Amino acid sequence: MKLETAAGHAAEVISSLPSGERVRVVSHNDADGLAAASITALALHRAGYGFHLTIKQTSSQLTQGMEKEENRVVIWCDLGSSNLEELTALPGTAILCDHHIMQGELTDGINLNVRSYGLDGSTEACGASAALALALALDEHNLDLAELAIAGAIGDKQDRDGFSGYNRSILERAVEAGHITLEERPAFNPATSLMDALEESIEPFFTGFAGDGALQFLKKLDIDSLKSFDDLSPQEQKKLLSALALHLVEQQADEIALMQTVPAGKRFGPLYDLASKLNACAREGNNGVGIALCLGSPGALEKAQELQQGYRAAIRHEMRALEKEQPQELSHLTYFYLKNGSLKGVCAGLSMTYLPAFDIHKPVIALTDDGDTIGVSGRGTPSLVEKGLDLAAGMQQAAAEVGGTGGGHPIAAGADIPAGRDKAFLQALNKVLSQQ
Ligand SMILES: [Mn+2]
Repeated sequence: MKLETAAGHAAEVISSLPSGERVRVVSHNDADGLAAASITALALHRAGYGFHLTIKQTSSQLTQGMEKEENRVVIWCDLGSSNLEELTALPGTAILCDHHIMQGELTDGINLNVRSYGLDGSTEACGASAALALALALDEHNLDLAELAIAGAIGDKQDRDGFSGYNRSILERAVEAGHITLEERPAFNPATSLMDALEESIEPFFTGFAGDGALQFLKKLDIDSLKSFDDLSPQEQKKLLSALALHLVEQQADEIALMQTVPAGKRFGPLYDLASKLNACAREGNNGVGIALCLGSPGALEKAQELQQGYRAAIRHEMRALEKEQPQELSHLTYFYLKNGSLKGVCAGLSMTYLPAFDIHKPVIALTDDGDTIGVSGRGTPSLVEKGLDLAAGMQQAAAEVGGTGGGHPIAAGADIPAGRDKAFLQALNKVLSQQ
C-alpha cells in the first residue's frame, strides 16, 4: 500500500466524526513536531473539527494521564512509534504520523509511519511530511501546508543531500502550485549588513569573525561592511563568496557550501528561517510560540524572532569560547566541557564541522556538569557512520559501565552519568569506539 492510500483510510476515520468534534493531537517538542502538529491542527480546523493539542517529549510513558480522556480519535505526530502497545491500549482510534523506528505493532489504529511504505524515515519523509499526507487526504487544498512540512524536514536535517523521496514530491507539487519558490541564496543572512551577517552566521560558522574580525575581513576585500549581500554588485558578490570559501578552507571546515537552493514559502518566507525559529522555540521550551507562529497568530512572529536571536546568540557565545580552547583528545574521540547543557549537541556538531582544532575523523563529545549528574552529547558524521560508528550503542554501553544511561542514533547520541564518573565514562566510550 502507498502512504497516500493509507492516509485516505485515516481521513475516512476522521470524516466519520460528527462535525465540530474535538480531535486529540499529540506531537513532539522539536521543529518537525511543531510543524506536524500545526499541519494537523490546521487541516482539522479547515475540515470543521476542533483540536486539543499537546506537545510532549518522547518518553517511555507517553500516554500517561490520557487513560481517562474520552477521545474517539488520537493523532500522534512525530512520536509514538516506540510506544505502539501503549497507543493501542488507549481508548479511541490512534492515527500515527511518524518516521521513527517502530517497536511492536499498532493493532487498533492506522499506521502512517513512513517506514511502513518503503520510505527512508531519516531522509525521505519526516513527521511533518507524514502529517501532510493525512492533511492532503482530508483535502487536496491543504497543499499550501507543504511550507510547514518542508520546514519540518529541514528541522530534522532531511535536506542534507537535497530533498528526496516523499519530501521531494511534496516540494515539487508545492512549487508547481506556487506555494513555494526555489531561490539560490547564501547560507548567511543576505538581507542584513555583511558585518552582522558574517559575524552572526552559525552554519557556516566563521572563525575569527568575533569583535571586529568580520569588519577587517571585509575591509581587506574593499567591500562596504554596511551593505547587505543583496546590495552588492554581482562582481562584489563573487569576490566575497570566493574569499569566504577560502576562509572556510583555511579553517579546515568540513562543509564549505556557501550558496544553497532555498525553498521560500509564499506565507512564511525562507523555510530555513522558519525551521530555525521553530527549533529555537522548542529548545527554549516555548512550544506554544512555535505553534502560534505556524497558525498565523499575530504577535507570534516577533516572539519567535526574539527566541531565535537569543538561541543563536547563546550558540555563538559558546562557539567563540570553543574557538579559543584546545579540545581534549583520546585516541578515538575529541571532547570538551560546556556550561550551557542545552547546547551540548549543537556545539558538538558545529565544532566538529567548523573548528580547525577538531578532527573531522573523530566523533566529538560534549559534557556538562550539572552537579548531581553529568550530561553527555556526542556527534559523528555520515562518513564515520558509514565506516561503522554507532554512537548510540557506544553511549549506552559506556554509560552502563559507570552507572548511567545512554542512547540515541548512530550519528547523534547522548548519556546521563553520575557526577565524578566522566573520566571513566570517556575511557569506556573510547574503548567501545575503538572496536567499532
Ligand atoms: Mn521528526
